Amino acid sequence: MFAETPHRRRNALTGEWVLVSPHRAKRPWLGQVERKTQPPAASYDPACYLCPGNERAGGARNPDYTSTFAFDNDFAALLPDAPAARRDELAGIIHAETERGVCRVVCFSPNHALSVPRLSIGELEAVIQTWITETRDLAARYPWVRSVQIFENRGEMMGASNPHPHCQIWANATVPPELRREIDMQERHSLQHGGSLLTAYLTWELREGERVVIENPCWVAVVPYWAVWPFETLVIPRRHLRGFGDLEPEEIRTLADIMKRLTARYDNLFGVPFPYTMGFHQAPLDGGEHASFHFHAHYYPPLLRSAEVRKFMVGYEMLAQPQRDITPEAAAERLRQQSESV
Ligand code: H2U
Ligand code: ZN
Repeated sequence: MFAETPHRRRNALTGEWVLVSPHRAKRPWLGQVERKTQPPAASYDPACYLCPGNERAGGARNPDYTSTFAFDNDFAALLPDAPAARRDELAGIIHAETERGVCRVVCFSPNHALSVPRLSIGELEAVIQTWITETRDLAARYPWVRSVQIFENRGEMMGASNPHPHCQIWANATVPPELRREIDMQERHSLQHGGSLLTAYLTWELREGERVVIENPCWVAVVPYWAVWPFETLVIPRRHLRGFGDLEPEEIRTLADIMKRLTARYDNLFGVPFPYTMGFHQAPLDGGEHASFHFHAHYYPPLLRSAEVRKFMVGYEMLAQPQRDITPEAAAERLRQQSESV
């Protein structure tokens, strides 16, 4: 029934709905675009503001770093010293509050030409270790920090300003709405049913099997039942971790493994460096226990049918709700067919 009939699926983490129209995806797959050969990028670009030794906007100079390198964003969207103020007028119709925060940039490697699928497991472990340290240090240095949002924009299509492998970290004084929705949904589930929402969901996905893309001893990547983006994935730890602070060495190594293998499959899907926004959701660092919160990563890639054909979130989706044709099950199957070599 659900394989052929238009239906909607509810996102268990946010409560939002997605319309699925499987009958429209019945036409045969036209894909198999030939692999675009990429000009080999140089490992050092004198014009890159992230390469070792180069000058950044504002005059700071990068050190000759050899592993990862983190620095305060020179164009930070949030500032740690924003004075407290609020505006509340017209019976709450007009409402604003100042927001304190810190923005960081993390270079994954000194090598300008690399990207996640081409970094070694050891190099990716260093990246994850930097995320752990950054999370801990931001919370320690700024006691008002409640949310540490780590995200990577890959590719021009997703707004990345530079191909040098890097991510951003925004740490806020308030918990952002997307994270808030996930906290509330997970808390509600734990109160009503006991246990962790994502543990229950993961057990179900492993039994069903059809949306699982890859797994290893500590992590599983699935195209979530409620995926909005065509090849969206959710990377879930088997153990109930709340954030970067809970990762054991084996979980760091295997997170590196699943990130590398998943992004290699993405790159092989249309034969191009696959654009995406990815990021981690971890429990707020507000001193609360957050026992129901289950750490995870989201990958949101925009491509639909080829390197050029992307999904647009327009029309009905802007005004009503997101919609998809290719089912999450079919997307997972296509990702399972890909090679992991890059
Ligand atoms: P994105 O590629 O995801 O935009 O991340 C790059 C960040 O680097 C971006 O937020 C910052 C931009 O503000 N940046 C610096 O901090 N210094 C620079 O010299 C240029 C860009
Ligand atoms: Zn560079």
